Amino acid sequence: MAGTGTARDVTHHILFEVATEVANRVGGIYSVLKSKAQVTTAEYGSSYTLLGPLNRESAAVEVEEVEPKDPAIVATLKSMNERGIKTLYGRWLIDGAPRVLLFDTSTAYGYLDEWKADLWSVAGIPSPPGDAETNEAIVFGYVVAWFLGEYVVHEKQRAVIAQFHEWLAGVALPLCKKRRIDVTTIFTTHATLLGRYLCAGSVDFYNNLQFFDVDAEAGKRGIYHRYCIERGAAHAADVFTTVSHITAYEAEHLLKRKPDGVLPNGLNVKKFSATHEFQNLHQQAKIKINDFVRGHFYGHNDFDPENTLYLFTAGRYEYRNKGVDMFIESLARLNHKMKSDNSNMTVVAFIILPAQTQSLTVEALKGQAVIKSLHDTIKVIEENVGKKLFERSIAWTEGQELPEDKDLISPSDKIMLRRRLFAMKRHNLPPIVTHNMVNDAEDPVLNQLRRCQLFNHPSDRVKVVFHPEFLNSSNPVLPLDYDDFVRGTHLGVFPSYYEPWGYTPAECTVMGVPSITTNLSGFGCYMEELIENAADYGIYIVDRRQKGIDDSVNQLTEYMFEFTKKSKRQRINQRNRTERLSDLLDWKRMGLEYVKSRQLALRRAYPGAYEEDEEPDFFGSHEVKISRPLSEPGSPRDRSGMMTPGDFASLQEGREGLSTEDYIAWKLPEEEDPDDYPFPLTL
Ligand code: G6P
Ligand code: 1S3
Repeated sequence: MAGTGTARDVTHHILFEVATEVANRVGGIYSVLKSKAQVTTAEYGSSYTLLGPLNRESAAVEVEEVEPKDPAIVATLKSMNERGIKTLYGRWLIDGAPRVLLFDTSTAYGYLDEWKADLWSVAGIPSPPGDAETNEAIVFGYVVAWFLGEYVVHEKQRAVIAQFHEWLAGVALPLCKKRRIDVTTIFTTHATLLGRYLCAGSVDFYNNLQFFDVDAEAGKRGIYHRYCIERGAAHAADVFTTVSHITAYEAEHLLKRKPDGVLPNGLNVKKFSATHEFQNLHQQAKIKINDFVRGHFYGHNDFDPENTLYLFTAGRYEYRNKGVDMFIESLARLNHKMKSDNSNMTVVAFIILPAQTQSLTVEALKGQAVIKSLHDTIKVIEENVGKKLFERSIAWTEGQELPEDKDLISPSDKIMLRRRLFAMKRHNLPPIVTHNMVNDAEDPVLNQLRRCQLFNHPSDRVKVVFHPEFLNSSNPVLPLDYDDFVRGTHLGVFPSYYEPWGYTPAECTVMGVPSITTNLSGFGCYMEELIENAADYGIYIVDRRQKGIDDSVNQLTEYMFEFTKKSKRQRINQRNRTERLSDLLDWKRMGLEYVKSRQLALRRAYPGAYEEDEEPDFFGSHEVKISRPLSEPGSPRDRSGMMTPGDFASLQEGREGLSTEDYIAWKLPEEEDPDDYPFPLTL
């Protein structure tokens, strides 16, 4: 895309990363940018800026405004501001504190019609009226292209890389190409529009990927114009990447360009100085979940918290794509199995998916209130008993009887206690949902729970709690932030059908919580490739490629059933192993694929800046090892020694000085003896 070939300094290049979720939490891309910020700012310092649309509400808490210092940014913003475009430049208040430049797109809507016409004439991309999301993507894309175009006029020395995430930020890509803006570009897609739509329906997606008539399918779903933006972005970029092999395979067929590489998602892994610290955190968070459960199940607390396991699923409410349908069906089968097996364990399964709600239910609030007043009353009684016991003990003289405990509780305390116990009587079953839903009768989760008769009956060994709102510590019913909640659970269950990467099981892993994923998720495939006997390490992978749906449900049920049979010691042991996989998911390791993609972008745009005449074999020597959704899984590999995400991805190292040795030689931790723990087990 860059015109000159040699003119710019590629060594000291500048990086812009463009996305709609910069300092604006919407979904997975926010997690990518936020968690990656530390490694990227460590590499680039002030040469790194994230570009996004301004969401004032979110920026008010996430961004601290500062004056830009880069003269090219100052000059460009001055010119844009003079023409009415408002911007906010500042530091994103997260680890790494990267610089962000947020454009107030509302100040650019005056140009919308002109830009829509231009998009059609330069890129053949239509934009029908009435699609606010697409209009926003167009305005943002044009503003970004405007910024980049002026920036490279002011910054003449250094090469500029612009990396764009997802179609919503993709409109600028064809513009950069058509206008021959002297930047090199990367487009990273985190899903495909058509893939998401097709999977959410009832098509056999992976068996038919090659055969879809993409234009017709997009047209049928009313997303043809959006699809054009996505496809245009993929084709206009110097380097095209995605987050996993399974999505690379999908993108090749649906967007008609084979990705140059796979950039898997990492996490900002925080290591504790003492290995058992995360186990203590589990215990502390579990106690808080216990408190919630006691309240929610008041009057039915006939199960022992010590023999209770907390399972959960969480994510955006994509019922089929995130495998919530399969989770509920498997819970029903698990319930049946545990009953038949006379299991002494109880499973409480949480479903945390934000949906439209009106408020918390009275029942949910009452549950916490009755337990709180019981707790308060018992505290008062405890104090009264203590006081009485103390007074009688003081007055005790030799030869007297010891104070009688039956007299210690006063009649009025007994009445108070009796009142609290009566308040806990209930004639209904503990509710399966914590909120009043806007669409109760049509809600897919509620309907599936009803169909499977998971009603929290005392005889059920599997209880369910649907919490249709994201968690936060100021919630009056379940007062925990998501991370703390996850730590307190025993198993995360994410049986996704469509999941380009899947942060939820990855987050569980770094917190030392075992999880279930599938071989249709990027994360699941990544772990399956990397680890033999992944289940031993707390990564259970349900086969949703080669098994029929019923067999997959049975496999998921079996994984959960086996989990309920583990002893506490085995659970602790497994958590230790899970947590040790964290390094595999650390951006310090994963970020190397981003480095490679940027090197390729520079070489493609400025071949003259490199000694070799030919582009080095960044991607080519192995075929892109696309996951093979329909073939037999390969035989277990010897994964000891060298392993980088790119070794089974497509990116090859090619940058001078960037060699295999730069990557972490990673080995699975040795099998440890449960008796050798560095901390006491409270069994
Ligand atoms: C952690 C704590 C232990 C606790 C255990 C409970 O390991 O350090 O003190 O006993 O968690 O494990 P469980 O799987 O029963 O929640
Ligand atoms: C996408 O978000 P989603 O939940 O719509 O991007 C995420 C970040 O790359 C990825 O983890 C997820 O699988 C995708 O589906």
